[in-house]
Amino acid sequence: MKIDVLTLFPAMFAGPLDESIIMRARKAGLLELNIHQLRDWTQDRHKTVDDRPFGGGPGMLLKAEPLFAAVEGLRREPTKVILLSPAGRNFSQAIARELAEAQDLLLVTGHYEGFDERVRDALADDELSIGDYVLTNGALPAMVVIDAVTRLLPGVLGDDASSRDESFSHGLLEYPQYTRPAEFRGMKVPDVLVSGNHAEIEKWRREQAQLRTRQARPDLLT
Ligand code: 4FV
Repeated sequence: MKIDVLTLFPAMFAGPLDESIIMRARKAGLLELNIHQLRDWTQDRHKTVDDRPFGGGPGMLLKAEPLFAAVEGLRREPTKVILLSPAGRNFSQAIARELAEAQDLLLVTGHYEGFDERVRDALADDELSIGDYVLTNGALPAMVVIDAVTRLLPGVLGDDASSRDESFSHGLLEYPQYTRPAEFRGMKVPDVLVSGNHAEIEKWRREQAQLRTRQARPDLLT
């Protein structure tokens, strides 16, 4: 998969995407990641990317021209252009799985008060929000999407099975898990998990996933 990111803060991407699973995916050629400075698509010597909103109001908006020039410069036939903004559909594991099927994503990150509406109307194929809160810019949301999608790419996780049986994969939270020691400070691992009876273990895990979801995220059950 190829992911291009348009941002005013390329340096924010250094670090989180240069480690562990994501870096291994990049080195293995499973993910090609390109971070682009939006100002490189400005024409004026001040590299202007923002301006005041028509009709007044606080703050500044990202101008249409640099964004159209950048997206039209980077977009290929299969490219899916995705805006990151609080007005987007709520990003989820289901959407991550959907995007992991794509070949080519172009993530357009926001800043200031947001985008000129014509960017949304005429440029974006999709719009995603990582949650109902307001961030200083769209760089972290873009990294969240890149991380969640990359780990679902075939061959990225050691054994793809691990992404099949995790939280949200069946619309449920994950069942409790334990590793050695079997007893720690008087806290014992449930007997069923050390019983070797796999049918009983599966049954217990299903019940626990249901129970935990009913307690912590009943909204997932509706
Ligand atoms: C955001 C979110 C987000 C809004 C103002 C950037 C900021 C500034 N993006 N999910 N929540 N964006 O808060 O995606 O433009």
